[in-house]
Amino acid sequence: MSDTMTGEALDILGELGIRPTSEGACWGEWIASPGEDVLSSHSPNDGGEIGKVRLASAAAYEEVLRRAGEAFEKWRTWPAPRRGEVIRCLGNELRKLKKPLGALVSLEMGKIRSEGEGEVQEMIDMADFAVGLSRQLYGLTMQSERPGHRMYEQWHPLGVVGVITAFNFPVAVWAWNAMIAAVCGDTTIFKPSHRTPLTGIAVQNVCNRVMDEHDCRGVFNLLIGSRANVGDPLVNDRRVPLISATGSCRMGRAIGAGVAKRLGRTILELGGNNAIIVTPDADLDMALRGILFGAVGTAGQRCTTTRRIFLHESIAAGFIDRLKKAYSSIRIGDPLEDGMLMGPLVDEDAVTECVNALEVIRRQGGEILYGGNRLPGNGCFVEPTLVMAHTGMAITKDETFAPILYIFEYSDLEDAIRAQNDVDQGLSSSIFTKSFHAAETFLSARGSDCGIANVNIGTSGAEIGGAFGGEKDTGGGREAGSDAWKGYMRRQTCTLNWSTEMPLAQGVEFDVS
Ligand code: UN1
Repeated sequence: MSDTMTGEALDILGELGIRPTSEGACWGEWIASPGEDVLSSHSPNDGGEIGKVRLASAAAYEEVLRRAGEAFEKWRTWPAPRRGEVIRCLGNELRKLKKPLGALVSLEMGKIRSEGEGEVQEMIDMADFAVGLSRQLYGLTMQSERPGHRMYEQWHPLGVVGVITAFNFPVAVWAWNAMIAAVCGDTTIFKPSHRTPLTGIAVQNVCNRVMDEHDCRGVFNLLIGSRANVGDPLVNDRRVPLISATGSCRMGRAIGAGVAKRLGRTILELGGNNAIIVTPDADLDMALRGILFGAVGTAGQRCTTTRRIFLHESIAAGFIDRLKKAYSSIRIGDPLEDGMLMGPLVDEDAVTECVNALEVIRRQGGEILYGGNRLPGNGCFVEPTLVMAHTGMAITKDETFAPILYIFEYSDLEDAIRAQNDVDQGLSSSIFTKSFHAAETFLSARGSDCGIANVNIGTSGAEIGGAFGGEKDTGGGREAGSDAWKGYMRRQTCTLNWSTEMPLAQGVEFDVS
C-alpha cells in the first residue's frame, strides 16, 4: 500500500474487511487465482494506491459459474418472501456500513462524501423496495374464451444473471440489479468496473456475511478479471440467460451483440446526453440549483449528468451571469473533506478525455465562458466548464464524461424540444417552467423522447421507485423500481381446462369422428 494512505483510508478498508491484496473471484468463499495479474486501485484524489486485486483465472470463472448455477437450483425453490428476508438483512448490514462504504466510494471513485453516502442510501432503498416486492411478484388472470378454462400468467426465476457495472455508481447500480434479481429467485455474478474493484470487494464481503447467516452461499457472486478470462466468457456463456450492463454506448453495442448472438437477454443502461430547458417564466433560482447539481455533481460523471441547457433568449444573458458566478464558488478538492462540492475525475484517462474534448470544443467554435482547464497537482482534477455552444458543434452530440455544460439559446419551445431530442442518446431530460402548457407539451408524445422526463427537477438524482433507463442509444433497459423486476424473470402463460370438453381456441374444429 502507498504511504499516501491516510489514517481514515486505512480505517475504511479495515472496517470493510478489505485486504491489501484481495482475490477477484468469490461465490461466498474467495477463490485464489495464483499467477494471474494484479490490478491496483488508486485514489483519483492524490494518485495514491489504495489496494490491490488479483484478477480471476479462467478456472476461478468456471468455479463461480458452477457455484452460482448450483445455488440457483436451491434458491429458486425458496418462497419469494423468504428470499426477501435475506435482502432485509442485507439492507440492515448496509445501514450499519453506510459511512465507511460511502467513504470507500469517495476514496476510490472520487465523488464527494455526501454523494458516496447517498449511493449507499440508494442501495438501502433498493433493499427496502425489494423486500416489499418479494410479496408482490404479481401475475395477471385473463378471461378465457373457452368455457371451463382458466388462464393466468406467472413469473418464474430466470437463472444466473450477470451484472456488469460502471465506475460512476459502483455500488448503487449493483443493488438495482442484484437485489431485485435475488427476490425474483435469480443468483447474480457481479463484474464491477476495473476502476473501482475495491468497492466490489467490499460489497461482496457484506453479501458473504449475510449469505452465511442464511445458508445461501452462491446467491451473490463476484468476478473481477481480464476480458479473456471473465468479460468475454460471461457475455458468451449460455448458462447466463441475462446480462444487465451499464456503461458507454460503445461497450453496450459490443455486449448487446454478443449476448444477442446466443439469443440471451440484456438490460442495457448506456450513455446519456441529458438536457434541461428553461422557459421565460421559470423559477430561475430553482433552475440554477437544478442545473448546478446536474452538471457539476459527481464531477459530471453520472449517466444522468446535465450536459446541455436550452435557455430562452429573454432570460439567457442574466442567467448565464448567475451560472458563471455560481461556478466560481464551487469548492473543488479532496472528496472526503467537508464542504467540497466537486471531487476529481475517476482517473488520468478521464482527464485526458476531458482535455481532448475541450480542444475539440474550441476547434468547433465553442466559446468557453468559464473553466476549460485541468487543475495542477497529482489529483485528477479539472475545472467545471461552461461552453456557449451552437447547434453545428458535433461534439455536443457526444457524451463526454466530464463536467462540461453546453449552453444554447432558443426562442420557440417546440424548437428547443426538437433540439434536445436531436441526439442519439435518450436517457434523462427536464424542463424548468411555471407554464402548465410548456410542462405538458414537454411531457406529451411529441415532447421529450427520453426514458426520464422531469419538471422543475434536474436530470440527475432519480429516486429508485421509478424504472430507470432510457431510449435510443441509451439501450432501452429498465432497472430499479416500478415493474423493472419483470426483466429478471420469465413469464409463463398457463391455461387450465377444468371442463370435460376439449374446445379449441378461435372456434377451430378438429374432430376425428
Ligand atoms: C448512473 O449514472 O449510471 O439518477 C446512475 C441518478 C442516480 C443514478 C445514476 N440515481 O443520477
